[in-house]
Amino acid sequence: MKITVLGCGALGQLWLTALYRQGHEVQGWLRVPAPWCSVNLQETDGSVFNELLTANDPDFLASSDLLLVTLKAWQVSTAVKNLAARLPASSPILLIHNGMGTQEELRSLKQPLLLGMTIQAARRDGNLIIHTANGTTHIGPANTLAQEYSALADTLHAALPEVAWHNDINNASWRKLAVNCVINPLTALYDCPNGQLRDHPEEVTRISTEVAAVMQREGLHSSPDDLIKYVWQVIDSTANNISSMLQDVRAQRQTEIDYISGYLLKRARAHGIAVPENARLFEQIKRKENTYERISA
Ligand code: KPL
Repeated sequence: MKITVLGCGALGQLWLTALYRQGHEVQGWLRVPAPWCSVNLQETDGSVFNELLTANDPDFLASSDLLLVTLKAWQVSTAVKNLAARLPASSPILLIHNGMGTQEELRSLKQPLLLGMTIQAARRDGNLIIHTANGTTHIGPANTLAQEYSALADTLHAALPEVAWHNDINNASWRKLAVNCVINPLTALYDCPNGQLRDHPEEVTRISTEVAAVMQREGLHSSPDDLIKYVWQVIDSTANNISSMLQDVRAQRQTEIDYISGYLLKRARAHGIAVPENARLFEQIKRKENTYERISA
């Protein structure tokens, strides 16, 4: 396949490497245009992949079979709307990011739109991206045009396993949202790896219980106990990870809080449910982001 990857950060480089190694024709797309993007990735087995790949070639984009978007949630809509007119109307767009809400922002797209969420983990160390943990990527249709794309999961699975297809992606999206509502703000506030949340079991329970209540009103069958169990499973399987939100806070970058706890608050409000724990975390992360400006002003 011919694939353009929009966003060449840690997750983008992970996919560029995996797809290139699998024999696909790939290019990166950088927000600040450049003819090349440098991919420098250390795999989980310690081997390093280092290549200069084509970037921002409009002809390549116009003949791409897939646009894979690995930007942060708050960057997605503007960037995708800018590129969509130059991508064939029949080529699917797959968004892989934390949080929810971009699907609503991209309702007017002509292309098939798919959503993905992943537990693959990578972090930047200077110029090197380190692939720290493997995990499942769940993908599925986000508009009616994308319902027939289950074969895409097989193609992506061959490059970077595991990739699972869901005819209805809503449940997987919400379960990942629950994980991110708990792990991301808490680790950013306690400045700790995911596994250290074992020291805060009551908070994990309270936050997950609020998310489960909203999920039930969204029509999803998720008991608080099931959800709490799932959140603990992810905490255990990613115990050594530095969450993406903590990485953002440490680097003084905008976080994805608006699309994580912010999205939950919006849906809770729509259902008339109080979610005080999640509201507190949202406020605390917003306050943290505001201190960046004071530090750099
Ligand atoms: O998605 C993640 C993130 O860091 O953004 C988790 C699953 C919490 C892994 O760290």
